[in-house]
Amino acid sequence: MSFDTKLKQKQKKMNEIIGGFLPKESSLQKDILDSMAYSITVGGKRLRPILMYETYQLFGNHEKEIYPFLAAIEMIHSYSLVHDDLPAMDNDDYRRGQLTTHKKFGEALGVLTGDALLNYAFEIMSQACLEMKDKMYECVQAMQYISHKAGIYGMIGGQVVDIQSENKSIDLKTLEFIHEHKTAALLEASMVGGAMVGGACEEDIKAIQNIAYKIGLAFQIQDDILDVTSDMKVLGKPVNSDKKNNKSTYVQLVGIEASKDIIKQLSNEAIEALKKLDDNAHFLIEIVEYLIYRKK
Ligand code: GRG
Repeated sequence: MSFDTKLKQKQKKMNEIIGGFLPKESSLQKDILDSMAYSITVGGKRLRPILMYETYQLFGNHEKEIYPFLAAIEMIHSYSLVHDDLPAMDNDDYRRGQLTTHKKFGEALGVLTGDALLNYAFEIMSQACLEMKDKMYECVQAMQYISHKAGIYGMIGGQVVDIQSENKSIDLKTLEFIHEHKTAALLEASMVGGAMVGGACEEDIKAIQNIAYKIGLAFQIQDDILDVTSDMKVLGKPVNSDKKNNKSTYVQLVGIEASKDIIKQLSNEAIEALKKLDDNAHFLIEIVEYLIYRKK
């Protein structure tokens, strides 16, 4: 079976699982339920739940126990996109080729939808912890790690520095901080969370964290490259519209060729470490290659 077919199958599976965890039926709160469902179901590659699922598979063998965490990580990712698109942040009208949540449902509901998705993610995970009594420690450990990486020591921390760096020239160290926290942290949360719920030992958790960090950083550098190359395709010249010309990127600081070299080095290291960790990580390795060399 080709990688594309396998990926489509996994995405379909993730969509079914995530859909099953969305809140349902409340006539009085119909709009927020609709906007939560809209924000999650309109597009999206489902990379974080797929990475979490595949990492879980290296250690665990009761796959249903990871399902609530798959839904939760995608809800956290979706909340971050909904809030990132708000007028107070990036002020975007479109995401994934569709109207952004606040453009479709209004700004107040946009704020509340992000809040609701984040809150609901923790409701789902904590409920799972209560239900999985024989694995309560592992589930709480995963939930704690995910909160840490989504919060001020992770994604929110990166977003704050990103916003404060707008329209300023920043050095590579600051840009790395932004990439590591804004983007890599949630990929680390996905893979490490999967390993924890799967029951991985401390040494393997450390190895997964290191792998996820490299994948996360390479993923964001590729995003910076795509930002420039897609603009070049559309406009015939390298303007950086998605980053709104006011945000620094790897491409600006080190150039496109050096950025590509860094991606290659990070991904090779991640793949070698995955091979060392497990002989059966084939699909995970294919995903790493796909993420890093993706075109959108
Ligand atoms: C608002 C707390 C808060 C954080 C926002 C995620 C984020 C931080 C900003 C979005 C802008 C951006 C370019 C972030 C870098 C990470 C990234 C490339 C996100 C997009 O992830 P994909 O490609 O998205 O997995 P899909 O649409 O496939 O789900």
